[in-house]
Amino acid sequence: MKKTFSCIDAHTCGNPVRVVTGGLPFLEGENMFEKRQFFIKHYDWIRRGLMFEPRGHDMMSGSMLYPPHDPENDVAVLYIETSGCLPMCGHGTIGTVTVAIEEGLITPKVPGRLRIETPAGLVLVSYIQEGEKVTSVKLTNVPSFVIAKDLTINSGHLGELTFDVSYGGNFYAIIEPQENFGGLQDFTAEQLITMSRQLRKSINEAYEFVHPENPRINGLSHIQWIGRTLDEDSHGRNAVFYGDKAIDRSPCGTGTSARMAQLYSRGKLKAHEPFVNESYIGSRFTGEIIGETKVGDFNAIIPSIEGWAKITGYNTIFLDDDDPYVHGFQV
Ligand code: PYC
Repeated sequence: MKKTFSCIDAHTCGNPVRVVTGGLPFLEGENMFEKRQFFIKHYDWIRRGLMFEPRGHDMMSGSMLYPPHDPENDVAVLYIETSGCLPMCGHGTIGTVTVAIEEGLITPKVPGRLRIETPAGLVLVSYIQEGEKVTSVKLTNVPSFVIAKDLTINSGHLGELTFDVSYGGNFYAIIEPQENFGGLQDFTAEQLITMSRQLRKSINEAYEFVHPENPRINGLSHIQWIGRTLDEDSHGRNAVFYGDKAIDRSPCGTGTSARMAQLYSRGKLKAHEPFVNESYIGSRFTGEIIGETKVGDFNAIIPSIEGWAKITGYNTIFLDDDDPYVHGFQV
C-alpha cells in the first residue's frame, strides 16, 4: 500500500518545520491533547516515516493542522518530530503560522491574529504580513514555571552539575555556566548531544517532573545548555537538545519560555523587558514576560516569543509498504 503526503517545508530561524497539508489521518478526541494520544496510538508510523531518515533527518520536525474544537478558535495543531509529539513547539508554531498564512491554508477570523489549539493548551498568535510574506510571528505561550531549583546530578561526562527544571510547554533542565561547565561555546554540537543524552537519562532516573494541572505531561524531555552570546546586544544564548540527536537550530520557543520563567524566578528578568535569545547557530527570538499567573501552587509567567520563518518548498512524500524503510530509521 502506498500513502501520499503533501507537505510544505519551511524553517524557523534555521530549524525545520514540515507542515503536512495532505494525507492527514482522522483523529478521535474532544481536544488536541486527546487527538495527540489517538495519533500516538494509531498513527505514529506516519510521524516516523515523515520525520526519520531517509525522508527526514535528526532535526526534522513538523505539524498537522486540524479544525478547532471551539468555534472561537482558528485552528488546532498537532506537532510531530523525531522524539514524538511534543505538547507544544514554539519554532513549530512560528513556522506553521508562516506557512498557513502565506499559503492560504487558514483564514483568520481577525486578520493578523490567530487562536491556536495545541495539546498543551490555547496559544494566541499575532503576525505581521507584508505583501505575500509573513515577516514576523509572535506567540503567547502556555504559562511557564520553574518546578525545581538547584538540583544536582552526576552528569558522567562533566562530573557534578547543578541545574533548575523549568516548564515552557516541555520540561527543560537548564544548565548554566558553573565550575564543571564553562558554557556551551566550549563544546561542539556533537559533544553537547552526547552529554545531553546521558544527562537526560540520569536526571529522569533520579527525579520525577509532572505538570500540576495535567499529569499526562511528565518527564524531562529537553536539556538547555546556556553560554556566552555571539552578539553583545543579545541577552542570552542556548543550545537546546531534544529527540535523540537534535540541537535546535532556533533558540527554541518553549526553551526560551522556560528560560525566562527561570530568570524571572531568580529575579534576573522583569516583566515587559525584551529578552533577545540566540540559538546555537546565532539566530534570534525575542521573548518577553507579558503577564504573571499561577499553575497549581507554582508562580508562573505568561511568555511571548517572536521570530520568523521561511518556506523552502513543496514536498510530496510517499510511504510505500514495498520500501523496507517505509517507517524510517535512526542510526
Ligand atoms: O521551539 O519549542 C520549540 C522547540 C521544541 C523542540 C524544538 N523546538
